[in-house]
Amino acid sequence: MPPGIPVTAYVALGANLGDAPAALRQALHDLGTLPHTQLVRSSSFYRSAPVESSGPDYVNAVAELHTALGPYELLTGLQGLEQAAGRERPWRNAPRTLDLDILRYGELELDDPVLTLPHPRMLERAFVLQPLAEIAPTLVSAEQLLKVEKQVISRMTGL
Ligand code: PH2
Ligand code: MG
Ligand code: MG
Repeated sequence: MPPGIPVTAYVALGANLGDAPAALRQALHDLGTLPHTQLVRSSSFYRSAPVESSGPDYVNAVAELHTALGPYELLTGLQGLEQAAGRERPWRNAPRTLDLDILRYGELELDDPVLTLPHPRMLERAFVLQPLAEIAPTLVSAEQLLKVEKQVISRMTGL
């Protein structure tokens, strides 16, 4: 498909296997190499215990992209980056080397078996809302942040 009109999209990054900060740094670089896509900004890295998952602590971040890819093309691009990072899917919410989830694609609302937008669980998770609020404060309300305030997450420094 030819590229469309550029849209601002937000992508959540997460990893809890291997060198997670290195995987996120690599992924941030790689996002900007997707066709018709620029990395605009990215949040700090945040550490948290697995939520409905297992294994080591997760490292999470959020990136803002400008992309002329369509939403399904962007999803395919993200899955390619997960594969390149050695992602395996032995069971739901298994520990992972890299997870890239589309949080928002412009104002688009979608609900089908392949893609649901905005991301259906983003409002429940401090590890998504806090980094998103850091780079896009108008997209997250104080009320939404309050609802996840009991979830322990720490901004990583000295990386
Ligand atoms: N991702 C999940 C399930 N649980 N927990 C944390 N802390 N961070 C994640 O990115 C995460 C999770 C499914 O994608
Ligand atoms: Mg996820
Ligand atoms: Mg995912």
